[in-house]
Amino acid sequence: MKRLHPLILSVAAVCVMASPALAISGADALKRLNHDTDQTLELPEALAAAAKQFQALNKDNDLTLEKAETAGLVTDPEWKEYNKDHDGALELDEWLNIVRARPQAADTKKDGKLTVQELDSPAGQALLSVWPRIGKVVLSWRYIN
Ligand SMILES: [Ca+2]
Ligand SMILES: [Ca+2]
Ligand SMILES: [Ca+2]
Ligand SMILES: [Ca+2]
Repeated sequence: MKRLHPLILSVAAVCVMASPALAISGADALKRLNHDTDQTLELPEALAAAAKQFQALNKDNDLTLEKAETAGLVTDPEWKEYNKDHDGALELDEWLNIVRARPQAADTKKDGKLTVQELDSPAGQALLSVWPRIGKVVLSWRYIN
């Protein structure tokens, strides 16, 4: 039976590699992030989730996200563009500006709402990639007043 092990391992490796970009499906994202009765994600819902995510990512409990804390979530061009004070960290407003820009790119109909289809598009997936641990974290997120 030992012979099976390399095969199982290689199948597992292929599975991991075969799901690179998809952060989360649009339908799942709506289930978890949509807090009102419509079937679309609006900016306040995205920002509320992002503000909570800021706290979850900020492991050292200071007031900023350092590069290590945003690894894989924020691209280098985004760091350059949105880190307005050119320090080594993202303040909350800088972080939210990144999240604010992504829905605009994904909102192809420019109606201020993101549908399942828009969330499944490449730009939608870029927005959702902010929340790689969405299943564990977002379920308990609430609106911030
Ligand atoms: Ca909504
Ligand atoms: Ca920090
Ligand atoms: Ca900064
Ligand atoms: Ca739209």
